[in-house]
Amino acid sequence: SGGKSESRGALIVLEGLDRSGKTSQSSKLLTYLEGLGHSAELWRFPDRSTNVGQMISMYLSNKSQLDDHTIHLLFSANRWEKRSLMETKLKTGTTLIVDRYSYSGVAFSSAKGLALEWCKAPEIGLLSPDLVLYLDIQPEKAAERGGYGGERYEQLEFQKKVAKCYQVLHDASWKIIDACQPIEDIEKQLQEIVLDCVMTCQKGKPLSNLWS
Ligand code: 2DT
Repeated sequence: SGGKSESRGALIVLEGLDRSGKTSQSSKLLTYLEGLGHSAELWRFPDRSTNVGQMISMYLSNKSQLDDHTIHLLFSANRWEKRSLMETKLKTGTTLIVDRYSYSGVAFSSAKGLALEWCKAPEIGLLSPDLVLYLDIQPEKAAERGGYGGERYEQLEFQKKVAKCYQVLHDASWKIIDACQPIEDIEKQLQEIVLDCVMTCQKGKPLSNLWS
């Protein structure tokens, strides 16, 4: 299913701190779009299924140590290795709901102290999202939700820095959603914004590249 073959899918990214609700809202969105007869897929970064993704996974679970610049470039490479498939999917009419993208890449690495422009550079030329849904939650509130796993970065003090770094990345494609509302309210808001975006892309909004 999925409408006219000449209409493209939308690239929709969910961003936010750990425990902001990105992952559950992403799957709800997929169900919603499929229910309306749209062709849609759920993606996530890091994509741990590739060789690069395996290295990232080892690092996140503290099984390996890597220099901050090195892991940054691996996260970026993990997006580059999916770029052409991403473009093909979008051009053939499939909407992609993506759980984390370049903004996580820049926010988490710059939170460690790497320079913002250096962090952005390897992302240049990746596909630019049509919409970024930022699930906004105070780090303290997110921590209260519990369920931080044992992975690297899942610590309150670091998440506070990440929250600050996300703030400088907001642009016109971002919608900030209050992630402390009831789950169903968030779901409804996201559905409305996403459907509008899918329609705009169907009507021929061109694809573009980061960062523009
Ligand atoms: P989850 O798989 O639980 O979302 O956690 N990260 C992610 C980066 O540092 N850079 C990136 O480019 C991306 C996509 C965020 C993955 C962790 O990795 C961080 C949390």
